[in-house]
Amino acid sequence: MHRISRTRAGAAIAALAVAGLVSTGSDVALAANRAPSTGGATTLNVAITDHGMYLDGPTTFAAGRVKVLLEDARSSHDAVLAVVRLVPGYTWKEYRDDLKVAFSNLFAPNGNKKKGLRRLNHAIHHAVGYGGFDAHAGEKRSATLLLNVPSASYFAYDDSGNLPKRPHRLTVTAASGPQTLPTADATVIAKTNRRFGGDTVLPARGTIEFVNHSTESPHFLILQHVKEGTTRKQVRQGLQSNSQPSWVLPEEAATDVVSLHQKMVLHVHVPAGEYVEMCFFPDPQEGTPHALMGMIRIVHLR
Ligand SMILES: [Cu+2]
Repeated sequence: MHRISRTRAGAAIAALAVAGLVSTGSDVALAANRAPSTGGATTLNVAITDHGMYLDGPTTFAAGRVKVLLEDARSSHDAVLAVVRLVPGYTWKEYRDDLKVAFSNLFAPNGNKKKGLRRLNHAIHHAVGYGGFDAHAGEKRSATLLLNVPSASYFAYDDSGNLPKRPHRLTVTAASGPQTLPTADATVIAKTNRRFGGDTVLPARGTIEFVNHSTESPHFLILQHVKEGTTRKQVRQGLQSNSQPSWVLPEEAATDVVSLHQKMVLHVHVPAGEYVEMCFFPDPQEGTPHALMGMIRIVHLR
């Protein structure tokens, strides 16, 4: 939902800007598409270019698994795709506006924190994040989402900027086919105490399920490659400083925002080594990106 959108993005941006880990891109244009569902697993091909986000595949399909392939066709900037479902009566414009007001008040100097939190929570209560993922410039990546509630108010959108953009409306009809995710090689759990749990050894090439078991907040997962031996303490300190930490390596894989009780499967293909799991979603109570509240965990990809 928000990586809230920016939540990831937003959040990420704020905090990441700090760490110098992330870049953002931009532009606007849309394309719409409609095709019949095949009845099997739905596949969506998404491309993000300098000119827009293009979605190739059905925009009306049965509830169940949705495999998404994302191509970042730009020469720079990571592309981030997000999928969200808005509750009845809540519009894309309201969603975007809530996030805009929330982020500008939570992360800009002299913001009104109370107002920012009110709008953040309004978005959280009216939008369900089904996840999403990123791809580096010139790269293709994939993930499997589980869109299991029939609704005509799903949106796939470009979440690589400061606010949600380039929305494509998706309509999900009555369930057909598997209503579960494919079994993954490993699992990462977001917990209620703003901590990560699950496997500490994950595949460098394979599938990772990210599930939000928390009862109070959406979360997302960034797996950032770091130098072997980097400690959780070093990461915490690095996030507080304004300079690029010496332990950061270029590779990463990330999901977009996953709301309570939701999960997704990320397909990864990255170098083996030490990684740090981080979430930068702004806490619904405090407004602080979770990583700055300690949502940091060291794991290894093999
Ligand atoms: Cu979080």
